[in-house]
Amino acid sequence: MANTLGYGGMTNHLGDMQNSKVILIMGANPAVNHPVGMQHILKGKENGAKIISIDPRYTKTSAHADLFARIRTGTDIAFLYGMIRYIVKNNLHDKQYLDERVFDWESIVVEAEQYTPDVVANVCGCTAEKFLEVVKLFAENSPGCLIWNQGWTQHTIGTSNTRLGPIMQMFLGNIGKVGGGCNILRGHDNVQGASDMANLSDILPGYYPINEGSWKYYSGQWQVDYEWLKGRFKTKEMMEKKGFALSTWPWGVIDDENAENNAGTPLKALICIGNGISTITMTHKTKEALDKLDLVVFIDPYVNDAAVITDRTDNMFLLPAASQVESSGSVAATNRSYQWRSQVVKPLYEAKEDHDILFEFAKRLGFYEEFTRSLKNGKSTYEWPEDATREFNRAVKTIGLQGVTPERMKRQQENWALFDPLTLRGSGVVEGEYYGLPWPCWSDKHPGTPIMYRTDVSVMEGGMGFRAGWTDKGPDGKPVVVAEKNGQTLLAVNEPVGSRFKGGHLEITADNIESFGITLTAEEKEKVKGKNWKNDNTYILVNKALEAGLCPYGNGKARARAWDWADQLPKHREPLHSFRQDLVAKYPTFEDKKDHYRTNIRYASEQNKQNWVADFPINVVTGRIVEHMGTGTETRASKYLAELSGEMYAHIHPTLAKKYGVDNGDMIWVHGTGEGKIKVKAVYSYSVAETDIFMPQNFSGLWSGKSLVDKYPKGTAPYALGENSNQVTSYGYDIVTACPETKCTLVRIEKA
Ligand SMILES: Nc1nc2c(c(=O)[nH]1)N[C@H]1C(S)=C(S)[C@@H](COP(=O)(O)OP(=O)(O)OC[C@H]3O[C@@H](n4cnc5c(=O)[nH]c(N)nc54)[C@H](O)[C@@H]3O)O[C@H]1N2
Ligand SMILES: Nc1nc2c(c(=O)[nH]1)N[C@H]1C(S)=C(S)[C@@H](COP(=O)(O)OP(=O)(O)OC[C@H]3O[C@@H](n4cnc5c(=O)[nH]c(N)nc54)[C@H](O)[C@@H]3O)O[C@H]1N2
Ligand SMILES: [Mo]
Repeated sequence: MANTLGYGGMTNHLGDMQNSKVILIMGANPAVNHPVGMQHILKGKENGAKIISIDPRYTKTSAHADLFARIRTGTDIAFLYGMIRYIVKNNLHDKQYLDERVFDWESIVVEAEQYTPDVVANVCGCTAEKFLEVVKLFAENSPGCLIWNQGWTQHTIGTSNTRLGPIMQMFLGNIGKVGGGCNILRGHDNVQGASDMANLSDILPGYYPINEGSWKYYSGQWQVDYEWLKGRFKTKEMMEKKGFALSTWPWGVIDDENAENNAGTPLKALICIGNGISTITMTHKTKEALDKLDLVVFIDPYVNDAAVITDRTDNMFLLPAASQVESSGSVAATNRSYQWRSQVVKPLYEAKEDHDILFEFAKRLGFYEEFTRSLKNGKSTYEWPEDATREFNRAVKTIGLQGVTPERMKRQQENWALFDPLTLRGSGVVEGEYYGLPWPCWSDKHPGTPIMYRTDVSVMEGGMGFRAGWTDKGPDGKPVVVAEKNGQTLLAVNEPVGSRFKGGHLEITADNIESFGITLTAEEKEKVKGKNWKNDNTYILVNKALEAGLCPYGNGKARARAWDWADQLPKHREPLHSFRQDLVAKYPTFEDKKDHYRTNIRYASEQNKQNWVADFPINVVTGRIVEHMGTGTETRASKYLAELSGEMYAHIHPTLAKKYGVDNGDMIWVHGTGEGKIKVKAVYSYSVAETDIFMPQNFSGLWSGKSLVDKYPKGTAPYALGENSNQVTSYGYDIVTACPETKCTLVRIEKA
């Protein structure tokens, strides 16, 4: 959701899916990966909602669906454009909604024109009839909700998928509606909180961009001198530059040419905290990088999977981290809800909570005082975790975390029973609050926002238009916020009910606030001079806007055209290793991209290097199984789960298997387009297409036929080991986020 409508997260919430009339699940398998969330989908079905599953595989979710369509991996954009074309041709689109709330939707209609049902059928590999069944069922029922997850993001064009999905929903007027929305089911526990707090290399907490203004704002928030902060970086330029991504860092170690993107030096040391890292594509490259680094540190409750893959024998440390039940504090769920969590037991043995390990680093590196100053916030000491929460309440204004206070979260924790799961509304002592205070929660009087972008409720009840903060290059080349583009307004035409100002407006600043009929006293004016809603520490601007029924971030249009992106309109582009070589000329990938998260990334040169499908004739899909999580480091260490699912495999269609003389249960070698190969059991399945194999991502511990069990410290090896699918996933990264392309690649197989 990050790019079309605002920042990341579900627009609606799980319980709200019970209010849908139709649920389109595309690139997600919640029956396996979100079994609790799936209960809401099934309740929706009991209430009469139609369920549609679009997947390259017939999944456990597909089995619950009223309609299933199989498509080739990486072709969702063609499918979505085909849907939009049909919707407009049959006058099923919500023209008023589009006119009022979407910038340049007309260009989407023009782009969609080429995607006739026959073109969709050809590109996606489904029949035109099946495609038409899907679009009719979805467009003729309202409200409809759209669900996606990694089936959409792990592609070179992943961000285009995640833009076109919401755009399609806006054509149906489904965003900002009960039972509608885009419900992106997130991955790990608190992954939403991790991205809100900027465990990413291209933003500061709350999605503030890494520019001078934000660093100055944060130096104020952290109560440290900006010059001191700048001094922690080699140069100011590096301070304002995106870091490596999880997917690109190995290239920063092993490819000398990337040193130029990293202040002239290859990466020398790695600290890995709470990530498996052998789960990114091309594991042999991760191994090569781990072998070459000067220093490697893992902070993990288990022996991190990557520690076993490397051949290094020195300068590698395993620091025992406490698990989640040994720690406490706020966590954010997939629907932007924050919840308080209490410590169940104190950390066992030598384990320490993650933050304590980081504090120990800060002490030894000499900046503990600066690191904890804003936690103390003028007091002699700090209270953990409450003061960490208070710090982000003060600092993270962009997504409205002001009202998500420890006191409110704890009160909610004690009163779970008083919330309605369908609306999240509280009663009794939590009357006037939504469960989890889903952001934006603009103040400690605000109830939170269970459904984003609603204009049929007031701002103080969680209403809002779209964010009005689009920027364009100003005269000096720096981005400036603009109110129009190409002669069209970027401001909405309607407004949330109860707004004192009619129509759209830019974000609230000290300079423009009075133009909305809001008056400030001379003293207030002095206090907010030069400020805007997201850097005003007095909160005067936000609170005055709320009183007048205005959303602090403005009331703008969502943009269908992203004028500053590689593809201004989402475009279908064939994967780097395409199963359909014949379509590559018509739908080529991007030009190679230099310095993409500090790495020079190949696109066209990789796609055109050879006719990949001639040598690697099988399309491979990877994904998850219900018994295991991520690398499986934790779950494969459970005897019970290892018993239920103890072996790595590849699902293969019997027709494809027979071509290779492979019987059900035979071992096969799978060779990737890179250097990797794995030996896995072939399991006959009709869930995959005749062209594809499917492999789970949750195994590791075997390396091209060889066991790594001897590399574990005594007594720490998991019960179940298996080959890692990422030994054979290919080179390829999303053009915006650098998310690796695990969902769309080619392999060759042979009987072992
Ligand atoms: N049991 C269990 N649950 C988990 C996890 C786990 O490891 N185990 N991991 C968690 C994490 S971190 C995450 S991010 C989520 C992921 O949740 P999901 O995204 O649901 O997980 P996947 O199984 O990776 O992929 C979903 C589906 O996308 C399909 N797919 C692949 N390529 C395409 C495509 O191009 N188009 C379409 N339409 N579909 C495609 C796959 O066949 C698969 O059925 O799950 C979370 N939940
Ligand atoms: N082929 C293929 N590859 C994929 C995917 C795919 O679909 N196909 N999906 C991708 C996705 S979406 C994801 S999210 C990744 C999975 O991503 P990873 O993050 O690599 O996998 P996990 O096993 O979840 O890793 C979590 C690690 O953190 C440790 N840990 C658990 N709790 C704590 C804690 O409280 N503190 C600390 N310090 N450590 C802790 C665990 O022991 C484990 O080692 O895989 C990606 N890779
Ligand atoms: Mo994930």
